[in-house]
Amino acid sequence: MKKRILIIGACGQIGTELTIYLREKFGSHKVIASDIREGEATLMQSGPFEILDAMDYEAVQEIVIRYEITDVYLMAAMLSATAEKFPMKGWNLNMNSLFHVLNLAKDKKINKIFWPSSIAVFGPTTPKNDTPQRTVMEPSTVYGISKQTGERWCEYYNKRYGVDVRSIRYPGLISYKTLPGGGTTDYAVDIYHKALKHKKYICFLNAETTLPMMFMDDAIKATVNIMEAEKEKIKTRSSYNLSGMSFNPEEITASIQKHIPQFKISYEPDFRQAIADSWPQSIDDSEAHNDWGWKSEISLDEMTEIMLTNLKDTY
Ligand code: AKB
Repeated sequence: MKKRILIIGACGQIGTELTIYLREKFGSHKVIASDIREGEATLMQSGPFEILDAMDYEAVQEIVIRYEITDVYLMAAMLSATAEKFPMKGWNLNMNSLFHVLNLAKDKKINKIFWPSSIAVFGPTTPKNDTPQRTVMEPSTVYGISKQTGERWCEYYNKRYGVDVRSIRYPGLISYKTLPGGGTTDYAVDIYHKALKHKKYICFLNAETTLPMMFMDDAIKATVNIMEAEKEKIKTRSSYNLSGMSFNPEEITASIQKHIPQFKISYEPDFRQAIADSWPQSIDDSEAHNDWGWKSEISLDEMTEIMLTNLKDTY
């Protein structure tokens, strides 16, 4: 069967880069981008685009049938910080959109689904360092609860109905092409913009808050690799741990100061501190490595260089 990809939530931080990457890999006309609103020019000009509300089952189904979609990447979600402000909205978006695509796959209207989970599935009772694939999971945020529940449903649909759903637990993602929105790890993107623009940054997490993070190129590679891996290799159908690097605000500051020595950071922790404190500091991703060959390639200092080089012209 010919591959035809639908990306739901294509205008967000991951969706934008994922869409462009998949269009380069498979051809523009084979990758349909969709979102509730239009995105940036590079994305809009690179191939077909549809306005789509991920909560509207009929609309999702209509696009799946019209374009003869085989693979869906469901990237629409409300992230941790925003979902704490709008708990029911966050829950409804994150769960309903997932059920829509799982049910389309169950009814054989699509073949394969990518659904992102997150380190937010873990909670304060989870071991903080080298957090294993299988461990205590008592998430304390709405976002984390929705991702944990989603993982259970993905595994259920795979076991019960044979749905080919694949997932990874993203750490905080850092990119220069599109800004993140509403996450607790977003400071690690904003800090580069402020370092170039104002040479100072007020951080909403404290200096010692170590969190698992990853550069976007690695995240895109992991996402496409798991989707393109042979079916038999994907043994975990809830979601795979995925690790890139771990750092705290003090360490990313030191990395930036190697390029901008006068850069200064100060700390004013807000409600996001409690969210960050409930998450792991580092992740054991050996199962992803063993099952489908995952290996992270970009370090903190390499990422800092790429971020500052690419953002320099904006300021
Ligand atoms: C967030 O901070 O909410 C996200 C995530 C870790 O899933 N970046």
